Order: sequence, then structure tokens, then C-alpha cells
Amino acid sequence: MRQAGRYLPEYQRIRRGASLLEICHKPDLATEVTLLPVNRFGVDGAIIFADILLPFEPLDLGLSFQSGQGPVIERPVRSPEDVKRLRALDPETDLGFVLETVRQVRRELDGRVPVIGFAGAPFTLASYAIEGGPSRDYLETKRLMYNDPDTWNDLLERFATITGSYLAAQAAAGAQVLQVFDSWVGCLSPEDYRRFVLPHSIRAITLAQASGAPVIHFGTGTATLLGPMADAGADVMGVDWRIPLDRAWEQFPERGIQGNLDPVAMVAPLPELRRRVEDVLDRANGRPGHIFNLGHGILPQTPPDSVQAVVEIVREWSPARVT
Ligand code: 1CP
Repeated sequence: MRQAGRYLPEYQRIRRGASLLEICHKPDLATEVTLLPVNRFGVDGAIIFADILLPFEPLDLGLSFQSGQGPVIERPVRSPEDVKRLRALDPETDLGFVLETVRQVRRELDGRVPVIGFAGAPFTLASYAIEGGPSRDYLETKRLMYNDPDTWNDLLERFATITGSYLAAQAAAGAQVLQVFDSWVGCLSPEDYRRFVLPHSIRAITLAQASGAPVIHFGTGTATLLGPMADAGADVMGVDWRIPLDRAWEQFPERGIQGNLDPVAMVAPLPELRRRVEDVLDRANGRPGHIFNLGHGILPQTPPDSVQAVVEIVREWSPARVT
């Protein structure tokens, strides 16, 4: 999940010598960071070290990451002219450094665990592009959506094409699973989701699935959106901790599910943490198709020993190691 490295002293050491964007642009370094949790904890997958906002660099939106504040987009996209100016991206030339990291991680893992590629969903990308950074109310995003649906659809269609083709390129480079992060889609009502977002998520996911790799579709605050989100067609739905795992799963019983421990449970004392991990596993009830994960990104305050403990508890409950 997002910012997974931040709680690891090994990552902090690398970060002292290079910015987030520098690490992403250097496949050797990005590969090293990607492999840190695999080598340290023995988790069952490697998520490529990158960021959902990287496509904003070739789109010339002026992306930077300010320490403590998260992403800043210098030239937000708000008018019809801004949207028309956005050019199509070619993943190989515009984001080739990420594809090179995928190739290198795949080589170094040599089949030990699967490689997970990822990209932002059209809505979440649009929200950053429009707001210029993180937002609480998504006022500018919804202003465009409600006032100028044609421009909104134009923008989301462009991002859907970028996301879908970028994901397919990651699969071609060796990613065996693809994850679409629609982190902030939970700010929408089900009606608005269906009307303004679903067709574009379908497009992104369909393009990604054409690569043959399975797609995980993740969002937060989505308890009331899981039905419409499942209609976007992903193979696995990622859910947060605000809904019990079994209640989420009954809404899409034919798909896989990923989740859903509260990331803050990682700072609870070990018996409380164990109780919460076991509650998630109990609700999954041994059914095939559950990927144990946190319900959102791991927090920088997370003690690495708690991560190790969680990995061990999940292993105790797993019938056999997935290969
Ligand atoms: O300087 C740093 O080290 C800052 C922390 C950081 C890191 C490590 C950011 C800034 N991005 C990343 C990498 C990253 N981003 C990964 C790689 C996985 C790993 O850490 O090993 C991934 C999967 C992401 C995805 C990402 N970026 C998401 C989607 C997932 C989620 O958490 O919802 C989002 C929303 C972002 C934007 C972003 N990047 C960084 C921050 C602080 C944010 C969120 C800002 C906000 O609250 O809006």
C-alpha cells in the first residue's frame, strides 16, 4: 500500500540521499526499495515502488512532493482549455523508468513472489489534477463535475486511457497483478459514482485486463459504493476497515477480496493486534480468493515488529504458502 516504505529505517536511510521522485526515476534504487519488505518480512507480493501521480510529470502539471504536505501540483487542470492541452502518453517513452523497475524487480525476484504494478484510477487522478493536491471536500472536483459534465468526461476519458495503457505496459514489462487505486472515490454518492465515474473506471480496467493480468480495484470509504464499483469489472475488490470483510464480500461473492485491517491497529499492543488480524481472517473463513492486507496505507509510526507479527499470524492461519 501507499508509502509502505516510510516506516522502515532502511527506506529512511535511502530517502536521506534521494527524493521520492529521484528514487522513482532510478530503477536500481526503486528496485532496492521494492524488495525491502519482501526480504525483511517474507510477504507474498512485491508492490513496485512508484507513485500514482507520476504521469503528471510528462503531462507537465508541475508535480512535486513537499515534506510533510504530500503532493503539490503547480499547474492544476480546471478549464476546458487545460483539459484539451493534456497530451496522450506513451508509457514506454513517458514512464519508461517505472517499466524498467518492473523488469528489474521481476528479474531479481526470480519467481519468489508475484510483482504488483499499479496506477491511479481516473477519478482519483482527476481529483489531484483539479485540486492541485490533497483535498477534504473535493470542491473544485465536484464543481467541474456538476457544472461542466462534458469537460469532466473529457478529462476522465483521458485519464482512463492513460491508466489503462500504463497498467497494460506494466504487465507487458512483467507485473503479474495490477492494482487500480481509487483512494478518494468514497467522497461520492452511489448515484454520482455511476453517472460520472463508472464508465471511465470500466474503460481503465478493461484496457488493463486486456494484458491478461488480474486487476485489484481499491478505494477507501467505499462501503456504500462496493456494488457500483464491482460493476467496473475488476477481478479483486480492495476494501477498507470501515466495513466488516464478510459484509463486503457478500456483495461480490464471485470475485476475490483484499483487506482489511485498520492501519492504526498496527500500533495496538500485540494481543489486541492479534485479535483484530484474526477477526479479518475469521470473516474470510478460509475461502479462496482473500488477499490479507491493511485497509489503507501503512503509517510511518508503525513498528516494524508489528508488521512481522502480522505476517506470522496470517501464516499460522494459511493452509499452505501460495506460490
Ligand atoms: O517522501 C516520501 O517518502 C513520501 C511518502 C510517499 C511514498 C513512499 C509518497 C508520497 N508516495 C510514496 C510511494 C507510493 N505511493 C507507493 C509505493 C509503495 C511503497 O511505498 O512501497 C504507492 C503504492 C503509492 C500510491 C499512492 N500515492 C496513492 C494510492 C494509495 C493510497 O494510499 O491511497 C496515493 C493517494 C498517492 C499520493 C501520495 N503520494 C505521497 C503522499 C503523501 C500521497 C497522499 C497524499 C494525500 O493524502 O492526498
